[in-house]
Amino acid sequence: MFNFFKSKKSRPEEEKAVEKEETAKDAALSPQSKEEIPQDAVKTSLPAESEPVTAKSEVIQEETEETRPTSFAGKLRVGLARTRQNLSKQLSGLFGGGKIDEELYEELETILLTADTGVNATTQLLEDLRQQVKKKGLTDAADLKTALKESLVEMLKPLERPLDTTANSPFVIMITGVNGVGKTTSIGKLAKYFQSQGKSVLLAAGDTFRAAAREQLIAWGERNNVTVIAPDTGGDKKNDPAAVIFDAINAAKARGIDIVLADTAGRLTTQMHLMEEIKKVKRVIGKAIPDAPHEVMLVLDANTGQNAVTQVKAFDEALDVTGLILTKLDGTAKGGVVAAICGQYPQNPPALRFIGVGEGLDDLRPFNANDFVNALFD
Ligand SMILES: Nc1nc2c(ncn2[C@@H]2O[C@H](COP(=O)(O)OP(=O)(O)O)[C@@H](O)[C@H]2O)c(=O)[nH]1
Ligand SMILES: [Mg+2]
Repeated sequence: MFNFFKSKKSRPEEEKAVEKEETAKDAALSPQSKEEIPQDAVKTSLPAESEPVTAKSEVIQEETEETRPTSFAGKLRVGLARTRQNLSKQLSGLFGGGKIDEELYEELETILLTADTGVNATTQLLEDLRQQVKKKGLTDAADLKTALKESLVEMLKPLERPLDTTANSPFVIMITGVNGVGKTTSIGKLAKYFQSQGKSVLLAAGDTFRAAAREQLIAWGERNNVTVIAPDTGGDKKNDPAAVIFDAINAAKARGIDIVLADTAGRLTTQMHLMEEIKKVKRVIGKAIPDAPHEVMLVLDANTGQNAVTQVKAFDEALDVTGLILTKLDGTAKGGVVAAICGQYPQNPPALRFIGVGEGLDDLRPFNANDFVNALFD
């Protein structure tokens, strides 16, 4: 459950347990009494430097520093290694040379479909490829790799619409999606990302369904010196997620915070009452700031393949999704789901704001079609 903190796994368990307990106590904040509580009580402040570093963790850090690339382009390549290996194994036979014929197109179609590209996107890509072959007068299959890369970049380019948070302050981002896709983890990564741009961030622990979700966010906030609004009911009663987020937005307004990241509980699109609940969360956010949320961000797990496309449709119908995060691209050998999303919305694909290629804090970055396609091929 706390895989979120994998980078810290070398720390002794007892230490983590104590810290968790303290964090839960310190950062707890009831919605009613928020204004009277001094900022320090809410603002968790444990600078990273003050963390005890054991000899063991030093060794692990050395190992990871040696083996892990530091640039995101490098990480993207490592993250997409499984997809790339899978593709190159299949494509090398195909693009090795020889005639461009129907048989080749058919084989390519199969490869794309098995990489989760989906029927629509596959059809679109093959059409584009045929046109390129005709236009450029290509005859050798060896030239097809470059042509396929071009077709892919052209297809994925419309997804590349980075999130601009400058128009509103606070800029409210509501995070949604099914269970386990990486919502809370992505919030941690996003907070880090925005902080690195000099923006102040506040987190709203709107997943009131699981107590662990609240703790996960609080503990993360403590480590990274980020304010977390996470009311404690003090009993079995669950907080209303809409109320928690509403309070968080008001706290952000009062403190002049730039960005609010609101976590929500995971839900299946078939759970009608939970879909109604998330609609309510969105409406209530609009009561705190009339045009908020400024971004409804749907988090998708790349491993779920075509199911991800179904999730986009259902969440969009309920919430008017404005942006996507695609996580765990490092965990799948089928990166085609990115194209599948385009195939579903050929006219107006949703904005793919960020992609996640690992569990580290820096493993989430804005989507770039060129970089992505380059990392997919050898
Ligand atoms: N490999 C990998 N794991 C991820 C990524 N993003 C999230 N995870 C893991 O997915 C699991 C579920 O994440 P969590 O944020 O709790 O999901 P939530 O239920 O949607 O909030 C955790 O173990 C995360 O470490 C990613 O980009 N790559
Ligand atoms: Mg969560």
